Amino acid sequence: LKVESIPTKPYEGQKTGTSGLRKKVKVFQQENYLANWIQSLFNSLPLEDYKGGLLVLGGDGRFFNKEAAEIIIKIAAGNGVGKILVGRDGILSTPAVSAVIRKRKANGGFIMSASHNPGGPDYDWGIKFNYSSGQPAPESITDQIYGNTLSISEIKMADIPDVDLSSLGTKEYGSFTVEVVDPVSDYLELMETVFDFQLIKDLLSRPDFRFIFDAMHAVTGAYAKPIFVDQLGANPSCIMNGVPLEDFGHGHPDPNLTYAKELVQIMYGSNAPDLGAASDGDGDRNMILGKGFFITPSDSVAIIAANAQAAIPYFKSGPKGLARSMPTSGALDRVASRLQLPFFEVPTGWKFFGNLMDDGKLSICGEESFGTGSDHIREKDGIWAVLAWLSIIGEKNKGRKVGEKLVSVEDVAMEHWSTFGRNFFSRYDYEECDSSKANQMIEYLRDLISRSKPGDAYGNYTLKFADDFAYTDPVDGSVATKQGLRFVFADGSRIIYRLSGTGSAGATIRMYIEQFEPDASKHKVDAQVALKPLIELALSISKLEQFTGRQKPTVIT
Ligand code: VG1
Ligand code: CO
Repeated sequence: LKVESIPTKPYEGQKTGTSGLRKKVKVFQQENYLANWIQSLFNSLPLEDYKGGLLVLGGDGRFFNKEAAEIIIKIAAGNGVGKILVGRDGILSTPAVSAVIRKRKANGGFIMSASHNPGGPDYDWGIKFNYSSGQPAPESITDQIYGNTLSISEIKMADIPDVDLSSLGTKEYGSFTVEVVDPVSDYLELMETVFDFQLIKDLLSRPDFRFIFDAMHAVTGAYAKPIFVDQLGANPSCIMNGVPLEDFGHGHPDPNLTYAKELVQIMYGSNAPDLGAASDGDGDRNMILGKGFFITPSDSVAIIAANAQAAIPYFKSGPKGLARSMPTSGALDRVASRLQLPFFEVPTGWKFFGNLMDDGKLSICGEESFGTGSDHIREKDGIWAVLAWLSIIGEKNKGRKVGEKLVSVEDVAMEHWSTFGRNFFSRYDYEECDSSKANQMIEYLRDLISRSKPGDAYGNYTLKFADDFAYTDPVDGSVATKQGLRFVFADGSRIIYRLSGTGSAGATIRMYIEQFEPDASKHKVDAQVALKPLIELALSISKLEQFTGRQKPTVIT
């Protein structure tokens, strides 16, 4: 294998955010921009983590993935990697990469995706590295990569032709091998071990149950038909936008009430199906809807956790522990306390769950940002969440005759709330704010927090405490600071502010609002109505409009 040494110069700003390096495609198209980051990664990993080793490569099919895959393959070969497994056409969802790494005992893998950010020549691209148990690289590694991007001077690239990724099979180049694999089979095999497929099949074949899945022209398009239709017998017409496209059909592949408009219209229309679901660009997020009924992601993880043992064979001995990201509502905390399970609150982003799972402390976890998952892999998993909901609905309706009223998605939520109480939750996003103004607001709030004390009055609320969330990993002792500003009140209500770490332009302010309601007679109230006083308080505490000039959020979830 001939390896060329290519001289290069550092680029500023190659620091990874909440989930990998995300920039506009045009930024990545600059000479050696991607190559620099990939080489810096190899410069940061211990030799034994890749020399002669096995890596996985895949992505969500967005624009620039094909070019990027060839660059990554050549640099991997140039640095002495033994073999790369690539999804056909460069396709592998984020959860599938995690599953393949684990199943094939790979040293790690690359995910080419900017997740829910739009794709195409004028939009976003991204890259992320996952480690040998399938989890996103920890900050200790991503910080080193960033350090190395600032001083890089040489890229090692193997002199091999572009690899044809469109057909399955193995190609050898001296000591280096590329194997193109089916993107679905390893992942599907894993799903079959987690779920009772017969239970789901029985539900999907009922004449009185209808299901619809929106792949948003993103990566789960490649998984939906083989899993829902071919394996589980769903009607082929239940899949919307099922063909992955490089620009997601000009869409914003983010499964929420704003961006999954088409699905939302169907689910809130007359003649709505019984269960609707969607997934994002790289297949790790999910949204679950009933007939005219939205399940918040915070409730979704709590409901899955409460029903897992009964409905999902993988959890037949009960979950080991539960966890959520800090801004996610406390609905899951209530399930953990009732089931007497260990419970963890971690910073935003999936990388903090992996250690707890590896250590056997955690089974089911989630984030308010439409992320739900378990220790079957080390990423959140959109299709898994949909299968979990189908299992729960299937289990609740087992043995019901056609013509009897079925237990609906809404019934499951209402029953959950009547048992545990309801945590009303909403998130306001202010996208593409001026960065310096957003930072000024955060500084203002930090200062306010430093002067605040328990018992302070904020409108009708009494402060329990306010802080800047910090997390000490109970497994390896690593510390993450400045993970979000919290105002927690005596009645358990919370207001949280953070800046997004996944955007590619300006700053996105996220404001999270939560309030607990034990009284079942109030559980049907719309969240925006129930939370109105607290939302107004959050806007006034932060002087958000004054700092940013924004009167309205760009997205409400
Ligand atoms: C957002 C979400 C976070 C999620 C992350 C990656 O991060 O808030 O919960 O883990 O995206 O999800 P931020 O820093 O923008 O708030 V994905 O589907 O984009 O990999
Ligand atoms: Co995603």
